[in-house]
Amino acid sequence: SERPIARALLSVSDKTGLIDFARALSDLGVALVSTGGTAKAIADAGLEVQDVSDLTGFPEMMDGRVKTLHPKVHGGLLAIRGDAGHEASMADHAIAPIDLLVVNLYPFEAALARKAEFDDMVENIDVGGPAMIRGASKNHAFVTVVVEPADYGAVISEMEAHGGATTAALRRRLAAKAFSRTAAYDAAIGTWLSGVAGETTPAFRALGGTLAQGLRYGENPHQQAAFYRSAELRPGVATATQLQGKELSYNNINDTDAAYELVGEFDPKRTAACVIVKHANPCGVAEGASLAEAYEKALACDPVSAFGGIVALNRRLDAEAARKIVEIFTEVIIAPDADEDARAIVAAKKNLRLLVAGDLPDPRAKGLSIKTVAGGFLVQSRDDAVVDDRELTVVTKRAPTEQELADLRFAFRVAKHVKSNAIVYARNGATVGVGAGQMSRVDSARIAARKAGDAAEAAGLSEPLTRGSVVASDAFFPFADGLDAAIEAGATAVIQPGGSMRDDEVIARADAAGLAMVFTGVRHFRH
Ligand code: 93A
Repeated sequence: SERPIARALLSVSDKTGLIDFARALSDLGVALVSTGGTAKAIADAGLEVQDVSDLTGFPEMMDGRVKTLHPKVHGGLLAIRGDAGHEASMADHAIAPIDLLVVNLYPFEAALARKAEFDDMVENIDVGGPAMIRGASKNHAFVTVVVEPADYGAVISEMEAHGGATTAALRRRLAAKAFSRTAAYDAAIGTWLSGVAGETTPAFRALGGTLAQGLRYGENPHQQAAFYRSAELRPGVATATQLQGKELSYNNINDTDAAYELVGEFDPKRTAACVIVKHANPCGVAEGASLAEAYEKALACDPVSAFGGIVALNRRLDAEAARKIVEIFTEVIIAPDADEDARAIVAAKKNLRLLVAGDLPDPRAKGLSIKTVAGGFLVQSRDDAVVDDRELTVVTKRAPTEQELADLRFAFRVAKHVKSNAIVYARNGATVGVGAGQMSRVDSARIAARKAGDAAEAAGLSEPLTRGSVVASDAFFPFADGLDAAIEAGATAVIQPGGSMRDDEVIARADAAGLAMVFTGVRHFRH
């Protein structure tokens, strides 16, 4: 019941496979129309082809800038077959349907890759090609669109199997591909014109989005970088407004994101909260009656690392907190908003960047997380699990006290945002030791405890803050040794996903030491 393809328009810069394809179409009885260079190639192969200027009644002009931009072409691609009005327009203006469009665009990306001169780049911006591709794709109910030689075979196979027609499924798949192609093409042009380094273009093309800012360099000075805003418009660093301070760097943006995503775990109606991040890991997180108190508690966790850190707050920045924060060197402050007094205090530090994001991130929001690997990229849904939504299972003889339970929930929410292996000690709504990014969990437990010892010493306390603390682990303890390290540090309660082959051993060890332990059933790896 599908209509056989009667007429095709071919206009290709990359002529790979063109002749074989054109011959196969010709053998299937398809009439061929084509632009200058493509028509010549087809004619040279001894096939019959109509020149597009013959069809339009206009010569190709302005160095080829105008060749297919004509109603005889676009009407033929866009007309709804069987629609009385459209059919009448076709008859009135002698427009014949075009059933198959074969286009590949001026090689803009290749010109970019060979660092062509500006004028050369401009001439490589295809206008008529994308216009035809979009028209044909919009009308894919009737028109087959092919944008790369790799798809020539599929079209011929279907035509041979279906009496010269293609299936609706193939047309739809090809149309989807065609829109992706024109989107990527325009994105490459936009990125180039904005002056952003070309090396970031392929990644951008792969992921989509709009350019927020070209960056001076990447993670290191020899790397090129740019910052894009994705279609996912969530409150966060990409959509925040920078009120003052130096231009953000690649690392600033990455760290600010880590800080703000974590502080979003704390409901501002319940508590004020503060996160301090260094190298994408929190070095202090705390809740408090006020932002100033939360900041002081967070800072106390690891004041050495906090120097030059990123500070994220879950409520509108006030003067009291601003005064405390500007006492030490800080790279960035991010909060949902900042009141006038706070803005004035921060303004005294010219370089300090102040970002207001409008809203807090929602930890339960759906979203994508993307990571590149050699030759590809990994996509996963965002880690939107929140322990408050989960039933906690007490697995030890002793259940946690109310204070322990509050701290356990707090610590596990922090652990979700710490690079694995993550161990977080917490007490009274504040982290007291964070162990991040180690290859073994027991090392993370030891490092976190040692850091708590250092902090206590620096504060002139007689014992490490881990004494009487709780501990969270982002994944289960594969052996009891990680737990032993926590017991040694003085933790009294543990929160972890559970699910190890040796859970029994780990639970027995906790019971023997009088610890309370809860399982969350959810793991928070983050790498
Ligand atoms: O300069 S254009 O934007 N103006 C047009 O009207 C037009 N129509 C097709 N470029 C246009 N094309 C492009 O010409 C096609 O997308 C294709 O890449 C190329 C094929 O030219 P030729 O057949 O002369 O080699």
